[in-house]
Amino acid sequence: MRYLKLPYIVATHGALACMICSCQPSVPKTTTDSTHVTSTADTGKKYLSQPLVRHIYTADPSAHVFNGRIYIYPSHDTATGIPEDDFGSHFDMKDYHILSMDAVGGDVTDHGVALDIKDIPWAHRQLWAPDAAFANSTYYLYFPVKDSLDIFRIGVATSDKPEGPFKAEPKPIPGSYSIDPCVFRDDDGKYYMYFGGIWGGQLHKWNKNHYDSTKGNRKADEIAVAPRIAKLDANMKRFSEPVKEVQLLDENGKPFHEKDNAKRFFEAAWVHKYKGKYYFSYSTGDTHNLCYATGDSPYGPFTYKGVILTPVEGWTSHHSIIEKDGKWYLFYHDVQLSGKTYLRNVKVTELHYNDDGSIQTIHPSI
Ligand code: FUB
Repeated sequence: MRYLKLPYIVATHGALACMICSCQPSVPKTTTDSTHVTSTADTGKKYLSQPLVRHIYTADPSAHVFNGRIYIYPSHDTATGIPEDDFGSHFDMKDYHILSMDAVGGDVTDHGVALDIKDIPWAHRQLWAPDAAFANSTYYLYFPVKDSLDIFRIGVATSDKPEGPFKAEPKPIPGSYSIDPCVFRDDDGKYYMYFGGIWGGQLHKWNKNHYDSTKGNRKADEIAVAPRIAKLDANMKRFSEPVKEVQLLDENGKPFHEKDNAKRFFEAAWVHKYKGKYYFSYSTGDTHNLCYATGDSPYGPFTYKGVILTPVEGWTSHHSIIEKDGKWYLFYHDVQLSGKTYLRNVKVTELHYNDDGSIQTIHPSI
């Protein structure tokens, strides 16, 4: 991941941006925001949706329905003064807050700190995009964080409540690496973790599950880096098989090259199932699209189908897709509140399928 430029940010955030650039915005813990089209007074820009909360900055929303309620597991962005660099060091997050709501459009509750980096024995810095799962009467929070060698690994923490607090395992998941875990439960009750992210997410440094610190980003004519998958074992804290690559193919059944950066995988994997098909969605990073590909097995191969979300305001794009009460929703983020790459806010909007199972492209501003 690289995060220096903000090509999609409007320059005029005026007084609001100045007020909130180094501290958290102050709004109550439970807020109501809507998903309908709104024009904001601060920028004059029209957004498809409004931030779900405004009292903290949140990003990378992994949403799930647990006990009939929507729980959102986001990153918690803060300004810690770390300068921006090509490795995303300014995404210097230190804890997670979990959000929940009865239904889209309802009040959003911030449940407070669910896990703090200081309570993860092996963690060094940068708590990035998490995900969650429920099994064995337990809620599992999966999170990427750099270890003492500055290598991203994926950890797991448990709780008896979806909102935490969570207790971290003493070590990362053996064999895990890179960022952006997404844990998918298939209809047969098996759980799979998808993960990986290139550039700052270090995935390009991993070949056949071995780390090579000297490996740089792929060149334009090289085959693009593949996301990874591993089945979880019954206790949900280890992989039950070696990590494999997920094949992502273009419309002609060929793998993407790095130069196909408007479509190739960058980070932010999410998997859901619709009418028996597996939908693998992801961010294209430096071209800022959220795309999807479909397949007939959780392992893929997945064939590229199109764009779910066109570029948002901000550098990163990250999402999740859930069904609630017969409607489908896309959770995503942008930087509407701050105008800063590393101070993001989560949003939600309805997602629609066409009769052939394709997803209608969403435009985040109108
Ligand atoms: O929030 C830090 C990183 O930014 C995430 O892990 C990526 O997916 C990107 O959204």
